[in-house]
Amino acid sequence: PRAIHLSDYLPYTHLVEEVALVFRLAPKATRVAATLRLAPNPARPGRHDLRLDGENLRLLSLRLNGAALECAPDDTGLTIPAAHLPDGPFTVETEVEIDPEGNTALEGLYMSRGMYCTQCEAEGFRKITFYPDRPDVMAPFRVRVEGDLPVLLSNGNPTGQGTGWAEWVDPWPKPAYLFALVAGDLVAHSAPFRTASGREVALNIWVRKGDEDRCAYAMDSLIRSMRWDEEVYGREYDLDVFNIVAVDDFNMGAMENKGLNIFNSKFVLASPETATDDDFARIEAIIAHEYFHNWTGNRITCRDWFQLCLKEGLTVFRDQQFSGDMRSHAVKRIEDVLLLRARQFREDGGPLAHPVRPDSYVEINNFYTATIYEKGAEVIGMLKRLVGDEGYAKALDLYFTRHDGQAATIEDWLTVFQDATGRDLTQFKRWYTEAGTPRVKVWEEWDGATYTLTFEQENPPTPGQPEKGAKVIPIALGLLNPNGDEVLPTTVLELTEGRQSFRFPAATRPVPSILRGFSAPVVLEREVSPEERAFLLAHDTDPFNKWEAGRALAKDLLARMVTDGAAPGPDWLDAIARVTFDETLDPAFRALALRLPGEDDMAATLHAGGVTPDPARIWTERRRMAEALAKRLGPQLPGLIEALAEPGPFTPDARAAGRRSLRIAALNLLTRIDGGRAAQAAYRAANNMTEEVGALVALLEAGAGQEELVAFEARWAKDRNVMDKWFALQIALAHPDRAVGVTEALTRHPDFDWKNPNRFRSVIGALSGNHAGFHHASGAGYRLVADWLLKLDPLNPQTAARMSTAFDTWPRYDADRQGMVQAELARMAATPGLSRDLGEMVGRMRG
Ligand code: DPP
Ligand code: ZN
Repeated sequence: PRAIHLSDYLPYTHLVEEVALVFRLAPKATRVAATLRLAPNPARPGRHDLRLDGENLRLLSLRLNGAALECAPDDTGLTIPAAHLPDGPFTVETEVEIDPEGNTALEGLYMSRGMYCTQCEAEGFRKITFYPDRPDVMAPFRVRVEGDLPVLLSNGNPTGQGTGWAEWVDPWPKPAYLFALVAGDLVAHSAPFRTASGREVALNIWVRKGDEDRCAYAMDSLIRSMRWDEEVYGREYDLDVFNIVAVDDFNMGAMENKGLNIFNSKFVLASPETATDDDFARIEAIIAHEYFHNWTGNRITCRDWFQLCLKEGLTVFRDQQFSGDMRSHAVKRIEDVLLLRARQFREDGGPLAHPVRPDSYVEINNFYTATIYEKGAEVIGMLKRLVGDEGYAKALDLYFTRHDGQAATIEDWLTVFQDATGRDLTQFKRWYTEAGTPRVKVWEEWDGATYTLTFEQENPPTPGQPEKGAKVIPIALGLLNPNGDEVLPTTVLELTEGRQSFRFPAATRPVPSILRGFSAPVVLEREVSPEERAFLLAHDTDPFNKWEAGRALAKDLLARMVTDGAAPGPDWLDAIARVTFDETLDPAFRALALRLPGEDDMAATLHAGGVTPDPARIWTERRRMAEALAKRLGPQLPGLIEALAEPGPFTPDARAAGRRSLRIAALNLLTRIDGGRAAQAAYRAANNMTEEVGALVALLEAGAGQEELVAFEARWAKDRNVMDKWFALQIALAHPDRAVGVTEALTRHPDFDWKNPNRFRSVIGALSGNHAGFHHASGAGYRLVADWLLKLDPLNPQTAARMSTAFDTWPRYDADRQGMVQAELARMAATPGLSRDLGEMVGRMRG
């Protein structure tokens, strides 16, 4: 398959002035009649063929200006030669037949348990009708849906309905990837909303009967998101209705279709009994994310898919701001950085590294990545830090006024910042065009009067980019006196050169707190003594760096445990103990401070330090570390657990969730030394899913929990979203020697519906998330995951390709493991009929 290049971009030959669609729904033979009003595009002078994209469509009829036309489609679309086309505007009418029931890829129009549903981003609309399926072609849509189901939805405002039909008009020009249609036997959880300027909006969350009582939190999140976007960004909603639909079979998390968001049901449905605090937080964030796309994505969309970060990076940044405002900025930042390091740094350091704005791809579905999303958001955070809050607000206002209704580029975005703030962003743009995580080394010097920090940045090579220039790196710095007083409050240094020094007057030698708030997505390399880390953990006024100090202490220790058998000493144990019981600190923060470094993170860190990681050894030493901590804190744990109990009914707010997270972290440690008694009791006493799962996890990690697994299954067998947890937990937490066996057994479970993406991820994804189990020396983990990817690929290439990233860390490991992964990648590559999606991923990982 051919790669597509950014440099080849040309505007589309024609403009689409209006689209009218009629759907006659039938599971195996849906008819789609499309009327496109077209005109030559002045941006492409001359006469051009009309090329429409189309895949898996049975063409029934084709008319040009009302007259039948004979024209056979090929595998990827339909061409009407220029010779047939008039000079001015014209109309093309097509009727096609499609097979929603046979659509297992879940792209285009498909069925999920009796309900019709669409997913058009990135290129699914071409599986619905012949159309210029590219984001820079924007048009108003009119849609009529006919079908034997009570609820028939599409984008925009409803303009009429009767038994078996409904009509919708979306007045806002949109690209086809934002088209949506839903039909089903659904019920709505509804609420009214009045925008700042007084528009009345009907909000509906559509679910299957029986799920209505699990919509309240999503609705509350939606209302708060709409209000927040008005207050913080001055953005109002622009239609009379806003519909959200929950669907069980979905490749992504959710989709921001104009006026009709479609959600993976696990990111909508929640009740205290079925959803954990993490689920609630994720629902809040994803509801906000998809809603925020209405302005950053829909009103202003992307010119081409290379610009995906234009909408995704910005929208992630906005949903992170929102969650911080709703909860705790400190805790949110730590969680975001944990995710960034786990996913994006991993991607950036391996064979799949690509720039935030890539310049070529084979299959765009493979670029919905942590780099586009999470690093894309980090880049915006840096931009905001560099131009200041006011500059950022001015730039965003200009962006919304200048580009409303357009399909824009990263160049447009940066020009807006340059015009609004006067700042030259030529060098900054490298963050968009160059892959890889910069490594920043720091040296310090103090001569009795002046304190000097010298930074050196290194931008490591990545696939296709052997050399790169210095980045603009905002480094937020604070300085503390040895007595713990802050002598320099947070100041942003701008590192723009390969090597650069900054001087500060200092009568005593200060302790630096560098990269506060994680002010840039870089790896900081600095030799720091355990004493200094413990000092910062105790005294830093920046909550991120306070946490980071504890994290670094733990990682240094775990690295020494793995490489030379060190034992956890009082420097770490006492420092963590102080934070754990410090009542002045937010319980959510204390829980994060108690969380040990992940195994995959440790493997990456060891590898970066020149040590070949041994997954089994990391697993063993990490357990030893947890046990040492449990013993150190042991006598005080029952008291802490008791003190954090929440009397009264469950509430999902940040305060209560934070207390539960610390309580569960304490229970988890206690379970390692009390034979499981407290966790068994907690499991029985739990009246919400957070504590039920918390106790179960504690037991599984301690090698127990078999009785509880049986009870859990008996209780929740009918609940798909809850049962996903049951499948995932026992695999993710299985002993490394048993992980493959447990997974194999669960693939034979009658409820292992592997065609459902959530269930597939809960089983196969959980195995690749079990670091020592997946990287087992036998190679059985690699084999099993590859077997299942090959099985899924012909049905659902998008999900198969995404999950193949499990293999991207192979260069870190020993020659045996490398060889075994390479053999699996070669086996996949050699499989006849491998999809373009998985084929591209495997090819990139093989290098
Ligand atoms: N639905 C995905 C998201 O919102 C892709 N746009 O990020
Ligand atoms: Zn998005």
